[in-house]
Amino acid sequence: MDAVQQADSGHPGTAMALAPVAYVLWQRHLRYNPASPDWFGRDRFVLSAGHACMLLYAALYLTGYDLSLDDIKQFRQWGSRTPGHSEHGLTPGVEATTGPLGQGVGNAVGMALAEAHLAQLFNRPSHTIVAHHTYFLASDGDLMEGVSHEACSLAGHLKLGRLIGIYDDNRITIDGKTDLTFSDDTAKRFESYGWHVERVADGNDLGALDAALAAARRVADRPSLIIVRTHIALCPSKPWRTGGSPASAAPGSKPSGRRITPRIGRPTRSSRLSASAGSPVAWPRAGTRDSRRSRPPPPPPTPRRRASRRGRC
Ligand SMILES: Cc1ncc(C[n+]2csc(CCOP(=O)(O)OP(=O)(O)O)c2C)c(N)n1
Ligand SMILES: [Mg+2]
Repeated sequence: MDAVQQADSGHPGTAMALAPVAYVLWQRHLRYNPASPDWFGRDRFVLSAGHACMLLYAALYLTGYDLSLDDIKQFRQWGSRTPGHSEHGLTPGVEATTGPLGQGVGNAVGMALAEAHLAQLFNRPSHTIVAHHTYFLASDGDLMEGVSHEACSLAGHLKLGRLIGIYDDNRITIDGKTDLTFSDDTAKRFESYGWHVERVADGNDLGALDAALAAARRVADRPSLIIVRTHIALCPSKPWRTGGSPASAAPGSKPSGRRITPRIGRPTRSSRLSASAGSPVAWPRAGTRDSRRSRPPPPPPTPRRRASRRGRC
């Protein structure tokens, strides 16, 4: 939240609302090794909703990848490792470059297809070599794009049982409520593709998220979609931003940011954006942060004009 605020640009609301999803996924389900981001046996995670990449950067930082707090402070600045849409090859742990909605879902299906192909080639009854999961996180816009449905139709047809999608059902986009343009029954649509569908009624319910992910992992004969109902952002001082379209693309105002942090149990002032701030949740800090290589300081930020907060992407 602070990084988006500092950049005065980005999408804070989705990252805030999906923090519990990321927490449960990284803490209890995803197999990864931050010291070896390219380890072949890792699970893949693709953030198809690339505009919410602050969520991914925060998760990578907190789980010990080679991403520093200074990198996070450089969010959306020229030459930084934390661009406004995450880029594969630039930031360790980012599996795919995403931003164009729908595309990440297509990438994830491709990765799951590759996994299934390699598993068939190399696994033997007594020796499993290839057996990782591919997860994607998709937003409304991802599912509005045709590419995601073409890819998901193929995934269902091919019964890619190690593919698990999470759909952020927040019923809002930059342009307003989804009912302006989108009234698909997503569960039925995916069921018709041959997917297993789970529902989580409250995106803050860690137990329900955990159970849905565990159930999805148990389903091995077809892909799974977990539909998670969330409410974008958390703006007690500006209720119209919680669940509202401005929360999608607008950094919060400074006063609202100050009111949000105590509400969610975060320290309020000086310790924000500080490594010792202490998270209210116990993330696995698996990496050896001390051993991270030092990098030259990033170039000074280019002058930014105060653009309209609507419609940034
Ligand atoms: C193909 C494509 N069209 C338009 C955009 C611009 N854009 C960025 S986020 C967004 C919509 C956001 O709505 P949603 O997908 O529901 O995400 P949320 O705001 O709920 O996180 C759009 C249209 C884009 N990234 N990709
Ligand atoms: Mg949405």
